[in-house]
Order: sequence, then structure tokens, then C-alpha cells
Amino acid sequence: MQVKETKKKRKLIEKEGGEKIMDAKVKQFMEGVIKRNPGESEFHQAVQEVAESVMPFIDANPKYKKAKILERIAEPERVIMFRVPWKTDKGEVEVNRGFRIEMNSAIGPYKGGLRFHPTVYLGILKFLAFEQVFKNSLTTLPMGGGKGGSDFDPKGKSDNEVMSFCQSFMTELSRHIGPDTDVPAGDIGVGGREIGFMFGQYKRIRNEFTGILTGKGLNWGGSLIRPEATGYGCVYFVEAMLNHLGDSLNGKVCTVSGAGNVAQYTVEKVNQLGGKCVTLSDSGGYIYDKDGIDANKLAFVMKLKNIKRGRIKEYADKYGCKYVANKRPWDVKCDVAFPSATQNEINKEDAKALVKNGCIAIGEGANMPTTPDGVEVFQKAKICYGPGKAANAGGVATSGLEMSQNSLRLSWSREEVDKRLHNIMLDIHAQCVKYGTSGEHVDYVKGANIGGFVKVADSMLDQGIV
Ligand code: NDP
Ligand code: 2IT
Repeated sequence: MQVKETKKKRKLIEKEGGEKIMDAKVKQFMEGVIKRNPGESEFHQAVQEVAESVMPFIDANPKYKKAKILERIAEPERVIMFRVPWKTDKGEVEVNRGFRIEMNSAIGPYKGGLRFHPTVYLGILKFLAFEQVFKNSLTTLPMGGGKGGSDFDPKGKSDNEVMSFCQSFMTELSRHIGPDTDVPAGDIGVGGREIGFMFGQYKRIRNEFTGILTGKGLNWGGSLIRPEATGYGCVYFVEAMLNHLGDSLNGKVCTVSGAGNVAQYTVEKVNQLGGKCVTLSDSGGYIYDKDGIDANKLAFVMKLKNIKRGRIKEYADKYGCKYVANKRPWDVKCDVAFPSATQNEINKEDAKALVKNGCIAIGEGANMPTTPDGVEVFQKAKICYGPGKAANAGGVATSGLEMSQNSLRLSWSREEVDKRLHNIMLDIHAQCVKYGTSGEHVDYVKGANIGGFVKVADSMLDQGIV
């Protein structure tokens, strides 16, 4: 008995010692990253999470360490920053800043969205480009990682002003992108309207009709299901996590944040799978509709947000439900939560409230919506926590399918694209299970980070010191 206990103790001490050494290695690596990228807190956060997952794996596979893969992966291949001058309807001159981060091209051309939001700066786009490298690798498709955007705020601007901005933005961006070089798409503040204006300007400058953007309109090279893909994919991923435990979304109450592209199609797919979504939000606050956001109410939201460009409060005014100003919906009781607005929108307290109220799964439609101490709460509670780079990869995966169709000069049917999207999400789930399972539990953070890392790291090794 005593021998057994001593052995157990020794093992624990060894494990704790090993963890301490690993923590010290991550700390040392992060000191370098922070020094090289001062003030970019979101980038530090994203790199730290990946470093924590892959450091033990790198330790066990010295070839990665020798080639300094982690150091190289955390350094963008190229960062482009440029001036974007444009004119308001009143004839006033405005100046914004444009960016494109070309992060990693080991497995394919740079690929990732453009974000137009006043909070955009280098640190946010570098975090998004970094996440994109692993996410794109997980999709199984040949796409490298990139991200771009501007601190331009489309809110309250006329269509004409948005067009004027987009044309100026693309005038410079056009020098850096191409169907085999870098293929941007949408993100916050960039949807079908903006992609159209930018595509038109590229064509005009270059005299080429090529697939230089994804999320295009159906009449001019777009793919069916691309608008739906991120939300649908996220719901497919959560369904896969629940199926893995012998459960499903059928009958589940879900909370959703955001009211844009990702949130809207998350609600649509949850409804199709027999669940019920009770919240949506925007930067003004959230609505709580305990009866559920059915197809008719969702049609109202789509018109409100995509055409009228109004505020989510108008939903509460129309349907007489609760509206909570300046708050996020995480204290509403739910089985599953879909954060689908922006980064760091679930903090430690929000995570605790979700777990306390019985939430069993999180599907991150947004990129990095949970703070590190919030993630720790979910991990400790051992609920199904699907991190963004796995759960929201359906959007970029379907962008990859749009690129394939453009190359073939063919369009696949809705059913064909949806089937491929569904299979890709199941494949991503399988990769997370492969690299993240320990005992009965799947650590989806570890699984996604290692799964995404291996393919990129091996490709970098194959291609030498570049
Ligand atoms: P949209 O611009 O269509 O919608 C964004 C929604 O989130 C709006 O309701 C917006 O409210 C809200 N929001 C944005 N920023 C904030 C903020 N700082 N605080 C509170 N609310 C905010 O963007 P998407 O739906 O395309 O993107 C949502 C998330 O999903 C982002 O994290 C994005 O990176 C991620 N994502 C998107 C993909 C895509 O294909 N579109 C693919 C993968 C991930 P308001 O209008 O008031 O600003
Ligand atoms: O974060 C993301 O994956 C996106 N915004 C979509 C990128 C893309 O190229 O479709």
C-alpha cells in the first residue's frame, strides 16, 4: 500500500516538474514574442495559446525545435500597411489605414478575410492571421494564412461612401494579391456589398476576371453556401462534439451573440437541427426571446441587419421581448453557447455563469471570443469547448471550395457544397479527437492546435529555411 502511494507521489512530482519546465519554456518563448511585437496584446494571446499546446509536442519531436519552426511560424512572412484616402458624400477628405498580413504560405496561397472596424490595428490583424494559419491547415484544403482590413467604420456610411472607400482600399491592395498569391474574403464589416465594390475595382485596374476574392456574388463567380458556411459549419462542429458523447442539438436551448453573417446562419442551422436560439446581440446590447428565433423572426433579422443596417433593439420592439442594453447574453441559461460577434467577448465571470447555468458546449463562431481565463473555466469544467480555429473553419473551407470552382470554371450545386462543408467539419472534428484525446475527455484546444500545426510545420521543413 505504502509502496503504491510513494510511486503515485513520485509520478505526480515528476509530472508537476515536467509541467513547470514546460511553463518556463513557453514563458521564455513568449518573452521573445512580446519583445518583438510590443503592444499587440491580442497577438500575444493567440500565440501563447498555441505555444502552450504545441511546446510539449515540439519537445517530443526535436526536428521542429532544430528548425525553429515555432519562432518562424510566429513571424509574418510579410506585413503590408498603406494609406487609404477617400471622400465623403459632403466632399470631405478622410484618411484610413489599410493592412494585409501575409502570415504563412507553406501549404498554399495566403487566405483569410478583411475586417473593417474602428478597433482594427496591427495586433488584431496579426492575431487573426496567426489563427488563420492553423484553421486553414485544419480544413484539409491547400490554403496558407493571411488577414487584412482597415480601421474604417462602415457604420452610418452611405453606399456611395463605402464604395469610395473600397475602391481606394483595393487600388493599393491589388498590387499584393492574386488567385495564386493571396485571396482575401469578408470578416466583420465586410460582406457581399464590400466584396462586390472591391472586386469591381480590381477588375478595372488589372483587366482580369479572376478569383482574387471569395464571398463573391453568385452571378460573378461566387459559391452557393459561402454566406451560410461559417454559421452552418459551426453548428455541424458542435453537433459532432455532442454526437461524440452520444448527444445532439435536438431540443437544446442555445444562446448566440452577434447578429451578423455568422450569427444569422448559426440560428438557421440550429433551428434545422431541432434546437432553439433565444438570444442575438450587437454592440448596443442583446435581445432575449424565450420562445425562440424562428424562421420568420430570422428573416426579419436578416432584413434589419443586411439591408436596413439597423440595431438589434428593433427586434425587441417588434416582438415585445426583453432587450438588455450594453450587455452580452452569457448570463442567460442555455445548453449551448455560440459566441459569434468578436474577440474576448466571454471573460472569466461570463464563463463561470455559463457553466453554473448548465451549459454543456461552446461553439466559437467568432475568432478568439473567450479570454484565456475564461477558456480555463471551460477546460476545468470539462464541457465541450470548440475553439474558433476549429469550430468556425467552415467559412474559409467554403472559400476554398469557391476557389476550386473558379479554377474549374464550374459551379457546384447547393447540396454538393453543403455536403463537402459538412464532411470537412467532421474531418476537423476527427483531427481534434486524434490529437486532443486523453482518457475519456477531448481537449479540443490541444487537438486543433497540434492538428493544425503538424501539416504546416512539416511543409516548412520540406521547403527549407525560407
Ligand atoms: P458581421 O460584421 O457580419 O457581424 C458582426 C456582429 O458582431 C455584429 O452584430 C456586430 O455588432 C457584432 N460586433 C462586432 N464587433 C463587436 C464589438 N467589438 N462589440 C460588440 N459587438 C460586436 O461579422 P461576421 O458575422 O462575419 O463575423 C463575426 C465573427 O465571426 C468575427 O469574430 C469574425 O472574425 C468571425 N468569423 C467570420 C467568418 C466569416 O466568414 N464571415 C469566418 C470565421 C470567423 P455591430 O453591428 O453593432 O458592430
Ligand atoms: O476568419 C475567417 O476564417 C474568415 N473571416 C473567413 C476567411 C475566408 O477567407 O473565407
